[in-house]
Amino acid sequence: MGRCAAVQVVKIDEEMGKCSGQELKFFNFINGGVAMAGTFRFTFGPWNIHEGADPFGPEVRSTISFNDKLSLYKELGFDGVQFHDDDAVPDLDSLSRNEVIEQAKAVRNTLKDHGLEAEFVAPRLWEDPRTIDGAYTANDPEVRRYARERSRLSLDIAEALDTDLIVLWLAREGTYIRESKDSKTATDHLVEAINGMLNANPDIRIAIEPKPNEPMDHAFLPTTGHALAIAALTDDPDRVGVNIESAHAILAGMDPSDEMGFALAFDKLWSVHLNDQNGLKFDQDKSFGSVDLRRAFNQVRILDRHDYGKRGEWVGLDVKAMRTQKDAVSTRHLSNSREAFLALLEVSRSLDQNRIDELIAERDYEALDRLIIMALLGRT
Ligand code: GLO
Ligand code: MG
Repeated sequence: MGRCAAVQVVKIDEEMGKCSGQELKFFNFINGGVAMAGTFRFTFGPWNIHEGADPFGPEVRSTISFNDKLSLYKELGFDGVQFHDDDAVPDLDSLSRNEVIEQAKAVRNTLKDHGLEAEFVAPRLWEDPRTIDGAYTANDPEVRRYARERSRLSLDIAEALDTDLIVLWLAREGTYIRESKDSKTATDHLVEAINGMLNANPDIRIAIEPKPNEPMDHAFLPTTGHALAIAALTDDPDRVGVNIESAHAILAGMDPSDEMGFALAFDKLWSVHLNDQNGLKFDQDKSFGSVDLRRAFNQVRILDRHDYGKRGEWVGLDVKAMRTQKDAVSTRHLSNSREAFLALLEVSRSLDQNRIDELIAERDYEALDRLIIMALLGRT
């Protein structure tokens, strides 16, 4: 520990290479958070700045153009952008493949001008009138063909944007009534669609974003376990992982940090969508930590303990502003969520791990409980 504490700033890289993981944590801590903040890089998608419409009422805020949104990223503390295919290339269904690629390249240049990077591209397969009852798992083979072709365009867009990551949120891959689709056949169709992408581009990786319901009643890939299991059925399991969203895990009755730990054990946690959720209701996408601070703390802790981000993984947020927010403060949910993450990171790194280990060895979980609660309350 002493050697690391004495590292000269000019030799940080060289010396840090010699430190153990535990020493590095300590090093980060004593450096007042400077190194810590550098460890995690944050992203969100342009849909996270929005007009506030909900199923029961119209928009309540004015539209901010895509380019104006890009100008906000850095000041909010974000370095990367998550894309739907048509966030990058609007109306892509009406364009030729070359036109799609050219437009995506122009977006990459705009990103560079803003000092931003693309994290992933997600094919938006849930808004087209053809995909009302599913895209990859539609009963109509023509619809399935459309979905697979559109997904291949997402690969081109990803390549043009300099990212190798595709996120699959399988919005309409499920049923409203059990008898409408055969779940074995649907699973085969999902594998076929994923294989189509893997085989079309040997460099891309696919992160499935599981969700148990909404918009469908029952989704075919509701949990991390389902996503990792279907990965094993594909032609290249090593290139299929997960993007875990906190709210989706909660809706599935799971603890998000345990879902993350499970995926980390498989080396499959390639993105996260941090947010919060008040119990079993519609998908709320609330600001990170706004409902259950301890649940948020445990997500930060599992990510930090296992060096999430060391291979370039981003900390993604998928949060929505409350409908009440006025235009001038309609991005607070993003900066607040990032701030909450960094504050919880500080709490986690400040904990006395030796004391925690002792309490675990003594099985004194009441004392451990108190230690965590007091740390979260800032009363250590
Ligand atoms: C909705 C999902 C959605 C996806 C996004 C990226 O429940 O969380 O926001 O994350 O479309 O594919
Ligand atoms: Mg999401």
